[in-house]
Amino acid sequence: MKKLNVGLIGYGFMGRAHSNAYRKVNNFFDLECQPVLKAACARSEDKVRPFAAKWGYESVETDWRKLVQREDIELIDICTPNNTHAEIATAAAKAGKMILCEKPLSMDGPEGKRMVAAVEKAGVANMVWYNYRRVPAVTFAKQLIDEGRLGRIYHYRAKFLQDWTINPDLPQGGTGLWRLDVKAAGSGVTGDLLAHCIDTAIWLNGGIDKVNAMTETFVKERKHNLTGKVEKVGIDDACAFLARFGNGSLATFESTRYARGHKALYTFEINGEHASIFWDLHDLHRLQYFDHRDQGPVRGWRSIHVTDGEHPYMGKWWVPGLQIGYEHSFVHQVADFLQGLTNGKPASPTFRDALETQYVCDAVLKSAKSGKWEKVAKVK
Ligand code: SOE
Repeated sequence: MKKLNVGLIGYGFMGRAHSNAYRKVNNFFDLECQPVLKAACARSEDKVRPFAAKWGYESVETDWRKLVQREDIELIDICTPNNTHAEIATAAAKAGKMILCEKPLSMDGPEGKRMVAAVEKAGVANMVWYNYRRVPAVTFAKQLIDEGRLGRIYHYRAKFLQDWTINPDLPQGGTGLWRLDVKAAGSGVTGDLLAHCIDTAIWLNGGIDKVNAMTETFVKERKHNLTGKVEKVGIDDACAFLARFGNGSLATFESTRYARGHKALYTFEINGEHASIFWDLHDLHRLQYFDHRDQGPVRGWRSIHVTDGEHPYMGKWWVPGLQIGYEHSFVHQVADFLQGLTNGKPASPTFRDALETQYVCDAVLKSAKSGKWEKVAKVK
């Protein structure tokens, strides 16, 4: 079994999700390669030591530059705030390391383009953690669409609703709250949540040509954790946009952190000529499917429990009927990445694939400012 030495940067929510995936992947998937948790890295030694001990990392670093230069590290996993992705990824590529980068790829399209150039020039394997593609029900949706079961696609409808920033006393910035700080995050719900919806949408339904968006920042000022001062809020708290896909279908996308009662309600519905599908993250192991070709009297929405051995990834887990959850989407992504190293077919989304999402986000934010339809730049 070939060993692959991982150096992970960041110890937050994603640091845990990725570490868990590296630890589990070889227990469930038959692969020729095994990740080794070589080093965890974060600025604060007090934070990174207990993290490393808990997840079984062999060593710690407090300077990512040192980690990137270490000869025993083969893969750098970036789980830090968005404004650090480009610098770390570029240095890691120059040092010849493989790179797995947390989503979104970058602060904006031009930065993402430079990151793509860096990894491609270095010829290093790369991937962005858009994990929802690998929820089995979502992968199954992709299979149904690719088999042509839906026929021509007319509509795509996606939402990602949360409510955790409604309290105006919630500060912005620093550990855990950098997503509210535009300097660290680049944008609000557009880059954090809609990026997921856009990635899935492009994967399922092809490229997006143009968008017309509106955004709102409901709480205009918040105390900044790093400066202690009340500062202007620069992120979008909510964003809704219309889109036209290259295949002619019409779409609506909506995301907010102000939908009281919703914690992570990511849903999408696709309506085709023959059939429709609907998926909901709160019920992630089910795919709702309606096929007009069913016999009239029994025609109706089927709620498919995506837990059968024939369903994507499910043969690797328990027995039919027993569910898996959120964390498994990360295990699947690592499995596919490792498989891609072995068979020479890079797992998606690569940095180049993820740049397309970045360009849609740029067009959305541009349109929210201009009030006009904006074209989405093409990845060349
Ligand atoms: C934000 O709350 C967040 O954690 C995102 O950053 C993740 O990407 C999303 O999957 C869940 O919500």
